[in-house]
Formats: sequence, structure tokens, C-alpha cells
Amino acid sequence: MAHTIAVIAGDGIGTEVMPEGIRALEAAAKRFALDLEFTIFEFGSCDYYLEHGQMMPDDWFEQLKDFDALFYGAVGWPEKVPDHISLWGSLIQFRRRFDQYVNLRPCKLMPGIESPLAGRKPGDIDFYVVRENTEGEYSSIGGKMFEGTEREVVIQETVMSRTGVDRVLKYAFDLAQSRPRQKLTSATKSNGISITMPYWDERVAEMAKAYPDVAVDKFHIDILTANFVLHPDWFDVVVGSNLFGDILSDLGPACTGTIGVAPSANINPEGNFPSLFEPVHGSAPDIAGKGIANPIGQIWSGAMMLEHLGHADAAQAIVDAIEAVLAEGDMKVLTRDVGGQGTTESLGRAIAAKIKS
Ligand code: GGG
Repeated sequence: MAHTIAVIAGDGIGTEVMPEGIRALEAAAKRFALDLEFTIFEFGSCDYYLEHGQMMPDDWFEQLKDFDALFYGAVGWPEKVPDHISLWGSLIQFRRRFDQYVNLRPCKLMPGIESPLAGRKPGDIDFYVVRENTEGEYSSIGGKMFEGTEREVVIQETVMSRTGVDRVLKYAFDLAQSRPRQKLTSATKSNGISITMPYWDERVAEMAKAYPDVAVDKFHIDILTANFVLHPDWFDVVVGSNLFGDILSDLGPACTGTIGVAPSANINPEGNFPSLFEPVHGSAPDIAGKGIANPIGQIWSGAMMLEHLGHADAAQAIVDAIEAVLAEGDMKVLTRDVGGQGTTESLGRAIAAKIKS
């Protein structure tokens, strides 16, 4: 049976890494006899906004809801459209309307990549960030008063619902329980944010009772970011609110040498709606159009998508191919962020060739 995949490349380097993501998926499909059916959508980009006055057509939900998965690139081009308009008009709509309440972001030091943290080797950094993805600090509740005057006031609320917090915590605890180290770290800031964050801590403590095998600790977000840099080996599964998870899942991959390789899955665990798979990196207008973006984040996101669709063997073949190409360290193939002189396409083609073999 075919898996139907909606492809939205979005903006900037999203349009450059996406073809390599598809190339890798097609190579895996050929090797494992999978039927992947890609449908490309032009909406969800700033150029679409400039033409239509909105990021997506009114019926985007109807157009996308029956796909098996969404394969997404990157959004944003601040010189064309303010970032909050592009993000809220696309990615955040998908996460909310498709109830993708788990944002799963692996953080792994790969062979052949030098960590900026002295002396770290592959195996030393290997953890997941689980980010709450539908509420928290990314709420649309708030407003402006006395706009344009000296008395101007702006307010944006943080929203934490028991359902919203518990369901992402449950996912994180389940994941921690399934891993050899069985360790969960919670990101908090309950000394300063005195209502929502103590509530988050309470729900973590309550959930922990059902997982006696999982060792739980918590850190305030400020020292947690320091510990990502100082002691990345401490972490196994790290769970955080929408904003904290967003910050940690950029910092974590940066500790592994480049954010260009980091993948993510925006998951609706119940399968009521399609889940969405995208690199952690954004559209990077500063390098867009040069053909030098690292496509691994997109390719690895494709592997996460195949795993989600029930093809763990094909997913593993993609990850193995990524690791093999990185370990070979051919400077003509690798992109600049990992020390090479190659292009998005040279790295994508090398990985696809390894998947086939
Ligand atoms: N591929 C990820 C992407 O385009 N990110 C842009 C961004 O600003 N994301 C913020 C977020 O993930 O909440």
C-alpha cells in the first residue's frame, strides 16, 4: 500500500535541502520495496504569502489532513514577511490543528564530526529533547493596549493545561523507559516563573510515580543550558515546555558540531492526523541560494518519517548511510559546516548512493 506524503519545502534553504531529502527517501524506497507517493505543495512559503496575502489557502487543512505524513523544509524570510506571521501562518498551524503535541528532536554526535566541546567522541552525546508542541509559551492569548502611545502595554500568556502537560510527559517517560539508561531530565524555571513552572514540576512528580524504573532529575533552564555544554553526557531524555524545548533542541545539536544535521518529528501519537517531519534548522537566508546547506537534517527527518510509518529497517538504512558518509570524511562531498568543500547536492547524492548499496 502506498504511503502518501505531502511535501512543503517552504523558504530559503528549505527548498535546497528538500530535494536531497526526497532523493534519500526514494533510494530507501527502492531498496526496501516501499511505495512512497509524494505530492508537492507550493503554499507555506513567504513567496506564497507575497502573492496571496496569506501563508496558506483557506482550505489547507482539508488538502492535507488525509496524507500519511507531511515532509517539511523550513519557514521564514524576515525581509519578505515578519517571522511571527510566517511561522504562525504555517508551521504552528500544522502543529496545532494536527495536534502534533510531541516535538521529538534527537541530539547525537555523529562519526567524523568534531564537537566544539573538547574531547567529546561519538557515543558521548546521544540524547533526545522532547518538546511540548501545542501550548505553553507559544500561546495566542494576549494583546496590546494603548498601542503607539507612551502607555503601550503588551501581554502574552503562557498556557499549560493538565491534558497538554501530561500527554507530552507521558510520551517522554515512555521513551526514557524504553532506553537503556532510563533517565529523564525536566527543564523548569520554577524559581522565577512562579505559577506555570511549579505546575509543570508537580505534573512531572506525579507522572514519575508510574515509572519507578526511570531516574528523574530537573534543572532550571539557565543551568540546564550550561550543563548541555559542560556535561552533555549526563542526558538521555530531556523534556521541556514549548519554548524551553525549542531552545534546548538548537543548543543540543550545536554541541554536536552543527545544527545542520539535526532532525525532528512533530508527532500526533494517536495517529488521528498526519505527523510532520522537518529539520531543526530554519530557512537560513544568509546561505540560501548558494547550494551549501547541509541536507542531513532533512534526510534524517525523512528517516524518522519512515520509522513513524512502520519501516524501521529503511529508517536505519538511511541513518547508517549518513553515518558512513560522515565517517568517510570526503572533503569534496561534505558541506562547509562539517569542514568540507562540497555542496548540498554532493552530500545528498553520496548518502543516497550509500542507501542503495
Ligand atoms: N524547519 C524548522 C523551521 O523552519 N523553523 C523555523 C522556526 O522559527 N521555528 C520555530 C519553532 O520551531 O517553533
